[in-house]
Amino acid sequence: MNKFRILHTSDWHIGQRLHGKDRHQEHEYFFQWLLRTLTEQHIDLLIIAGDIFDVGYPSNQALKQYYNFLSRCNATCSTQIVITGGNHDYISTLNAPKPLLESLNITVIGGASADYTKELIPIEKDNKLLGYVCAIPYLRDKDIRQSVAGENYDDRIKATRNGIAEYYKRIADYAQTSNINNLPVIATGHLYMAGASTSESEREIQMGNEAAFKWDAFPQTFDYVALGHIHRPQKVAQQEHVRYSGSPIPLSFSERKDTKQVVLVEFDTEKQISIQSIEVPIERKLISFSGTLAEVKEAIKVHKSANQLTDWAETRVTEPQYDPILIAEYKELLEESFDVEIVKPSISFTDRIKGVSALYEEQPALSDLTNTEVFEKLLERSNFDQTEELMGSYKELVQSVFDKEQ
Ligand SMILES: [Mn+2]
Repeated sequence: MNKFRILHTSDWHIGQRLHGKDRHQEHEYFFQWLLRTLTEQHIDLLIIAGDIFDVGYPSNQALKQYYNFLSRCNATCSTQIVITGGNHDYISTLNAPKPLLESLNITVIGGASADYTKELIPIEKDNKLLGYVCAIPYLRDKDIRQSVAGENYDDRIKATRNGIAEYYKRIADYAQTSNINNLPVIATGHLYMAGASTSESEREIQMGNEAAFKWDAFPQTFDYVALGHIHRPQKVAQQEHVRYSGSPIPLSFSERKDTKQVVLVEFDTEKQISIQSIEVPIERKLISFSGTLAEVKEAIKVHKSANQLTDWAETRVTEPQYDPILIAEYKELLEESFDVEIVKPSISFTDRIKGVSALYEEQPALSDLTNTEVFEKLLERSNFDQTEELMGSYKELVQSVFDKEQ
C-alpha cells in the first residue's frame, strides 16, 4: 500500500451574496490559500463535497472564479480532484464541462445517474492505484424513493431514510468487489446527519431534515466519509472518520464565531488513518454589535478591522421607547464610514405597552427569512388545526421545486 493524503472541503457557495454584498474577494483569498495548502501539504486528492455554487445558474463571475481555480490548480499542483453536486447545485451546470475537466484529472459527479458504478472513482498517483472514492452527490427524492399512493408522512420519511441507506450500500458492495487489494475506500455525501449542529445558512433538504440519517447506517466499507451540507465543521456522533468540513467562509452572521477549516486525511502504508483539521484564515470577519444606539455607535467608532478586508457587521439596536429622532439618528449613522461596514442593521423597541411604540414593531426583512419561516408565520396567523400535516406537505412541495432536475 502507498501512503497518500486527501484534503476534504465543501460548501464553497461561490457567488453567494450576504445581505446583498458580494463575496468574490473572500473566495479569492480562500482559493489562493487553498492552492498554497495543496502544494505545501503534498495533497494527492482534493474532495469537494457539494454546494460548489450558491445558485443553480451561477453568474459569469462565479463560473470564471471556479474555472480559474481549477486551471491554476492544474498548473501548480498534481492533485487529483473529485467534485460532487450539492442541493444548491444544478446537475447540468456542474456536468457541462465534465468531459473537458476529465482531461485535467478532475472528476465531476453532478448528480446521481442510473449507472451508479460511474460513481466509483479510482484514486491514482504515478499510475499506481491508491484507493477508491464512492463519489455520491446530493440524492434527490427520485434517486432514493418511489412515490407510493396512500403513503402518509411518516412512511415517506422512512422511505427517504431507507432509500439513502440502500443507495450507499449498493455502491459500497460494488466498491468491495472491485477492491481486491483491500485499499482505502472513501465516500462522499451531501446530506443532513442526525445530531448535526446547523447554522442559519443551510437550506432544508430530504423531507425537511426529518429523515436525519444516522452515521451507523453507512456501510462499514468506508474508511472515511467526507460530508457536505452543514456549514459548521464537525464530526458526526463523535466519529473521527465521519465529518463535515464546513464552508470555508462564514455564510451567515450565525457562523461568525466558527473556526473555518478543511480536513486533511492521511493513509499510511498500513492503511492507518490520521485526520487533522487545518484552519482557513478568515480575511473578512463578520461581527455583531448590539445595545442601545449610543452603545452601538461607540463600539463602531472604535472598531478596527484587523484582516485584509474590512469587517462586515450586523448592528442590533434595542431602545426602550419608540423615538423617531433615534431612528433618524440611526439612519445617519448608517451613512457614515467607519473601519467596519454595516451590512445588516436592525432596530427594535422593548416598551410596547405605552403609546406609539406599540405601533412600531420591527419586521424582519423577507430576505432574512427562510421560505419555511415565512410559511410558519402564515400558519401562525391562520386558524388551521392540522398545521403539522400542512407543514410536512409544504416542505415536500418546496423540495420538489428545488430538486427539479436542471
Ligand atoms: Mn451548503
